[in-house]
Amino acid sequence: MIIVYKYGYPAGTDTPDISPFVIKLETWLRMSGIPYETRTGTRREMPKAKLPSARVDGRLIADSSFIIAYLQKHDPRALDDTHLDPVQQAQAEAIQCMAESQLYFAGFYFRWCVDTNFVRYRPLLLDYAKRSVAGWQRPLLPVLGPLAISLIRRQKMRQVWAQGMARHSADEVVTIGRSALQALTTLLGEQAYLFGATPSTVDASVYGQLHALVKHPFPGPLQDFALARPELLAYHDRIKQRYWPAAAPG
Ligand SMILES: N[C@@H](CCC(=O)N[C@@H](CS)C(=O)NCC(=O)O)C(=O)O
Repeated sequence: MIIVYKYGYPAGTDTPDISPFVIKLETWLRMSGIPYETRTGTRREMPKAKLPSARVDGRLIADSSFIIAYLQKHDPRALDDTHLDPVQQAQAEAIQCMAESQLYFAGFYFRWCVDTNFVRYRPLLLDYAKRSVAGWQRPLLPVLGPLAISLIRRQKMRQVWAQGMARHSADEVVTIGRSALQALTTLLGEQAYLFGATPSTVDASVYGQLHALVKHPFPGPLQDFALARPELLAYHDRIKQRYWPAAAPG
């Protein structure tokens, strides 16, 4: 059985994880019809200190795309995108890069760098800390948890500065995120999925980013822009209804 290590999300909410990449991986597994179990992951125990990671065939693999690539090679049930021709496969790669770099870091900026949003993020991070911290550290959580989260925030702000997104003004970040969302809307057109009637891996990737943008509690002009695009919302809801039916969070 495949084990996906993830952050999770407070119980009773309509989203499976705080990380768009975890949502991507789980959605792709559901698209493939590959059963899996989930565990709350501890980042420092993971090969790249990031989530998701997954245990497959006894190996711990890091990174949603490498996990997917491994399964595409070794599991006959995997959604392998062979229904896409070589040009479509190249286009899918370009769309995924746009979603996972431009759109992800625009969302990252709003979640970590905007004070009014970070106030909403803090309880979600504390919830993850409660589920992931064990042993002697657990009783210290009420005191050390908030302190650790402030330190992590500073690290994240340095990270997004080094990446480049945080060097832009908030308005410029919105412009970058909107361009990506507009491109996705145009590429989607009237289709059910990005390449027609059948989902491909890139739909799982875009769903992860889009879901985080429209469902996570970080209001702002980028979320407003996505919420005002009926085609994009219908696409989101189509994937949600098909792969995350009402009984499952997400
Ligand atoms: N390329 C990776 C990205 C995963 C990723 O960036 N995960 C973030 C959460 S959205 C993470 O765990 N960050 C922890 C850190 O940077 O310390 C993938 O596709 O899995």
